[in-house]
Amino acid sequence: MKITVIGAGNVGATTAFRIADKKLARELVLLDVVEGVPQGKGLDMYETGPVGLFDTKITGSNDYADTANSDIVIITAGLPRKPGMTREDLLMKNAGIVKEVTDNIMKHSKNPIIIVVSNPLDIMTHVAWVRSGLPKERVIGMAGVLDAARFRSFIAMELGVSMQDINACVLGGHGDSMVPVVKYTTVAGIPIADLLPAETIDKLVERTRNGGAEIVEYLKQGSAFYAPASSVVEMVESIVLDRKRVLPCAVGLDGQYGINGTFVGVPVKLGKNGVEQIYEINLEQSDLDSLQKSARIVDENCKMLDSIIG
Ligand code: TXD
Repeated sequence: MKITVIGAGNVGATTAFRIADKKLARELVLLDVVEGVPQGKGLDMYETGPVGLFDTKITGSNDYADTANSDIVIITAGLPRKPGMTREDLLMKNAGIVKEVTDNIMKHSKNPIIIVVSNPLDIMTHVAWVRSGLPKERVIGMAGVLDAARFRSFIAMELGVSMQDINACVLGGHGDSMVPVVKYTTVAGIPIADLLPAETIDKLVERTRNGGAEIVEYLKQGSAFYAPASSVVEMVESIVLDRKRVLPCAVGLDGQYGINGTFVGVPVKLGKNGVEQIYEINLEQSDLDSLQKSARIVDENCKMLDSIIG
């Protein structure tokens, strides 16, 4: 497997490092527009090999020719919101970046699986899909795995039990329109509603929704990256090892949940071909309404980008 990570910032570099550490790639390329940063971080990671016990060939680069014939490409490139910038300005800027990145990837790799991480996630996944010309199964957004990991962590904290026994279902868009589905969230198969009072569950759901903002508030500069990078790697591992994990990912729907053509988070089976199945689960009407609302918001934003993405 050859894996390329675009963007050598916090999420990109941490993702690359975990991929090497878990021996998921024979060849790993870390690419950024900033000169020196991918080279420096890439070499530092490569020098971990003798003590970290991996033999991955790691290249840091500013040149897309080095990404040639990648099996998986992870896009983490983007700009953070700057003072005075509206959400819409950021959307336009990052759409331009993801468009440029995707066009460059496709010049050098014929049929990669693309995992998008850049925000706003669902919309950037749509941009990458449109520009790549790849089938929907090969363009996947990472958000649900992270949102579910946060929900699972908070439930574990509340109950004082192992995180491993907690399964959480979080659908919808990444951000305000996220849909944590309490009905399918369990501890060793026991619905959380049987273990926690409704007010506590509501608080944990709210904390999950604000999970990203909570970290930003602590860090002051930049946003979360350890859990986001680990969430990407969980998806990468399922693809590389063809594990067929069932994970919540942002994928392009074709009528499932009454949603057509929009990228939004739902449970899917991830294997060597990318998205191998989309599961349409039975939702309470209120959760279905929230999911469809989430998709409408993504749709409206994508329409604004028509002039940029062509
Ligand atoms: O759940 C999720 N999907 C997310 C998404 C969780 C965490 C972070 N999320 C988003 O990922 C975040 O809002 C950003 O849009 C991306 C990357 O976050 P990160 O924390 O890694 O941002 P950094 O550290 O600023 O890194 C971004 C890098 C930086 O090194 C830039 O130089 C580079 O992107 N960049 C580019 N690389 C290649 N090509 C172009 N055009 C480019 N522009 C910027």
